[in-house]
Amino acid sequence: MTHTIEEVRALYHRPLMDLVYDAATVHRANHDHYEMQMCTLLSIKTGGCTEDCGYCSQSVHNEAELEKEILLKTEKVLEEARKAKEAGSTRFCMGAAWPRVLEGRAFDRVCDMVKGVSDMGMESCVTLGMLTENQARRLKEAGLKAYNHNLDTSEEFYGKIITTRSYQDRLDTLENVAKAGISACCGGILGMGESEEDRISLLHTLCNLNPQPESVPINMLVPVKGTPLENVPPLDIFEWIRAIAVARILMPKSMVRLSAGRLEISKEAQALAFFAGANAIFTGEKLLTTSNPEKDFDYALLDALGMKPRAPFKDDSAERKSGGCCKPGGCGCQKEAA
Ligand code: SAM
Ligand code: DTB
Ligand code: SF4
Repeated sequence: MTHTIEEVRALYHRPLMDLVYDAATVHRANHDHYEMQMCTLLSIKTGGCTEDCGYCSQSVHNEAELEKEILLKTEKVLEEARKAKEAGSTRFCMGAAWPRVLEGRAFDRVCDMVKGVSDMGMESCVTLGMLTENQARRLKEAGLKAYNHNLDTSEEFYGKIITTRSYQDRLDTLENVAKAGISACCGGILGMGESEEDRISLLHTLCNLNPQPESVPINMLVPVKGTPLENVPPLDIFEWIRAIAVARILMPKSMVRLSAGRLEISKEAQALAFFAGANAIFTGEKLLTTSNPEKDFDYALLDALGMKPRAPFKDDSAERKSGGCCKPGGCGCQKEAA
């Protein structure tokens, strides 16, 4: 189903309480709202990236303080994946500061990492920059579940943040990922100084991707010192909630993933985001290069809200609530259908 920009704009401008209420209803009709997917991120190659993304600590064009690291050894990565699994994560995402994948020994090693993580019974995800169709196929053969490649912002605002890679380049990579039968993890960053209309445009592009992304990461800008965006004023938290609610309504089946920026967001705001349909988080004290809430904080929050971590490879179609609850479409009561 195609959504027009007018439709997305109208949704975005609804009274927040109505928007959140409707998003929660859509969420409960399509997912188990008690569940939170716990994911862990690992930077497998850090820094020295030739793209000029204005927010990024890893770009050679920026002056962020950073410990660079060449591609990690497979054993080291699998050891980290094992630890993440023991800590309760069911999805392991590996990020490399590469502008694009180049075939050769480094890529062969990443394929080994993907295979190792998948063999462990965890969902594997990588983010390696631009990707050809053939490379996507090789990752699929290695057992890759998802490829993370974000649109980051609206097409209109994009040129203010990145000049070395075009919006179309990103869409082409997403198409290559889809052709290989890999799920796309595709979202953006809020709080980079974009307008409301830019957020609407980003959501409009995301929801009209075909197929819709399996996972939609909503990053809040982490203003890294030494990057051009270090002094951008923080975004009002209700704009973040609004975008999450709109994403949930427009992409009912997707996992809406709270990504960067959670460390600065109150537990109450995160709880409202969960209510509005966010159902995946990154756990562990580090994202790629920036900090994240500690594991204890996340588990305590889930516990306080009566929520629980989700199992890996859970079949979404089997968990649909329609018929499993007293109301058609589901109200979340867990009673038998009448
Ligand atoms: N190099 C690969 C690429 O960009 O395609 C993968 C790694 S990159 C770090 C993954 C995503 O992290 C970016 O697309 C961006 O959305 C997000 N990200 C990076 N730095 C961030 C920051 N400071 N604040 C919020 N999100 C950020
Ligand atoms: C995504 O959208 N967010 C994650 C994941 N995909 C790879 C990365 C967030 C990175 C935040 C900045 C950092 O830690 O360097
Ligand atoms: Fe950072 Fe990825 Fe951009 Fe490179 S391509 S500068 S790693 S966000």
